[in-house]
Amino acid sequence: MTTKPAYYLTTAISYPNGAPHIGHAYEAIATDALARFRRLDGYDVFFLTGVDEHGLKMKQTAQKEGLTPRELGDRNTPQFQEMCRVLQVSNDDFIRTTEPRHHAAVTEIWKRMEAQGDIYLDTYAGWYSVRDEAFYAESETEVGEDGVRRGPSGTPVEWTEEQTYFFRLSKYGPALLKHYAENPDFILPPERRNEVVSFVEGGLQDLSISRTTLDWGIPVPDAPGHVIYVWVDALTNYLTGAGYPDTESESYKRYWPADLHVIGKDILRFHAIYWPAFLMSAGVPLPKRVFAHGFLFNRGEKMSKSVGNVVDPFALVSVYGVDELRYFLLREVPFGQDGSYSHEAIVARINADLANDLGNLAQRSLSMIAKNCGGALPEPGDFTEEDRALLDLADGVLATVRNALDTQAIHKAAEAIWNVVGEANRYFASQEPWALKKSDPVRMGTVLYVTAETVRQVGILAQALTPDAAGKLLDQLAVPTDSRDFAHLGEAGRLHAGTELPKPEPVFPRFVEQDEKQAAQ
Ligand code: ME8
Repeated sequence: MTTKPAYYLTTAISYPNGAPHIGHAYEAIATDALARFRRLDGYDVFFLTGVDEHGLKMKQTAQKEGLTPRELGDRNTPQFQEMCRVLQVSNDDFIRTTEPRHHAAVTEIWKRMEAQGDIYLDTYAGWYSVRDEAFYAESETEVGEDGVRRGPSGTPVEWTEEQTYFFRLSKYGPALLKHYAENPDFILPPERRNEVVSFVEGGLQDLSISRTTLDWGIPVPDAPGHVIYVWVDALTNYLTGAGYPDTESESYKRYWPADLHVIGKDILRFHAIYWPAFLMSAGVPLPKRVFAHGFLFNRGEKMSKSVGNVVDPFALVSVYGVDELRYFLLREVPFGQDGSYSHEAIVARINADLANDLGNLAQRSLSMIAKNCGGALPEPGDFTEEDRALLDLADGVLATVRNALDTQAIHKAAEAIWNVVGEANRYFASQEPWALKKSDPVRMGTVLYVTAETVRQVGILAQALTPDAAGKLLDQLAVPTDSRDFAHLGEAGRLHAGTELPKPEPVFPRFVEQDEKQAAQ
């Protein structure tokens, strides 16, 4: 049994009605960075992602493609799994809502809500968006110039009238408002919390939670002809992942309630209103936080010629590289806000921050060690004020990173780490170790040692953002694999003088345009 504190975090589960797109990739990468930071910081992390296979949207897409919904899920799910692999997403489990374990969890939560007296049969008549799998009040819809009625997210709605089961959502308004007030960080970022609070303050309607016009879903217990509404089904995946309904299982006791649900801003209502209300009804403790990230848009500018489809994460990885794409998205887009990407912006980040600032610093200092110090880490002499200032900065950055990550500000964590890289470059340039080779080789050794030690700390921290390249950087510094967590930051893991280093290899190549490459050949 581990003594590490548990940390359970999740992404939304994607609809596998098509191939994964950049929005799915972004969410997976960001959640992965958060998972890796926690693991490196000594937590016992459980990271869940997966796919949402039921519902009308899956059924309709399958019909269009001449498949059953199960066949559609079976065909597309491996692409989501492959996306996680390609993006270096370190999920511990991958859930499909068609799995028997999930069937059991959804059935149980339904029965508990029913036993609480929160489920009743009535007739539903109202607007439904298949794309959002959401019911909207008439006041939330609008008829556009094209005569099509649309919901608040801009997706078409259709009139639906059928006998369904309802959940007494209206009853939970006061309890939800109390929960938001007592747990001000339950919903982040704060502007999103305010939206939710105003919506709930406006009064909640009971929610239709079953369908009879659809046969693709989990059956309502003891009610032939009814299947459970896809959002009751989908949200429950977070419980299934922890081992529910076996509330005595080790995993449930260890990981529930979840620490963090990372989702996009379009599905906040489901996560911040419906989900906690279902859980309150079922007597299950609430997750600690729901973080809504923004949307990613292509700026509409030219992408590299080889990125045929700019929303295809596989194409983006093959053109820019996985660490490069991850770094760009995590550093460039303030987490929680909308962001845009373009070829120019990605290349600028790769070449400035990765190739120039970190890559060159590592390459230049390590090549000097290889050439002038017999390939072994030099023995440092007495530290000057400048040496100490840089080491102190590197030693202190973990506090800033932790602080940023307390509110999932991944971009601030990345900025703090790269601030150390910037200072290390200024230090290296001002100390001119190359000029000390003849005049003061001991001082040269000290400067190279301090630079290498700073790169070590950056490498350890950067593992959460750019896992492959950071790992290679640490290999170049001969940092043992069991000494790469945050417990080895600062004094605790200082490089040892005399350690033999492998031949330095560039870790972050510059991005060279296809036409420049051809011209150079
Ligand atoms: O909503 N930029 O699935 P989904 C950033 N099955 N994020 C984006 C995005 C974009 N352009 N487009 C989508 C569903 N997302 C449900 C979730 S959870 C119990 C059920 C995000 O495949 C979106 O906000 O439509 C969501 O968090 C995730 O991708 C999956 O979206």
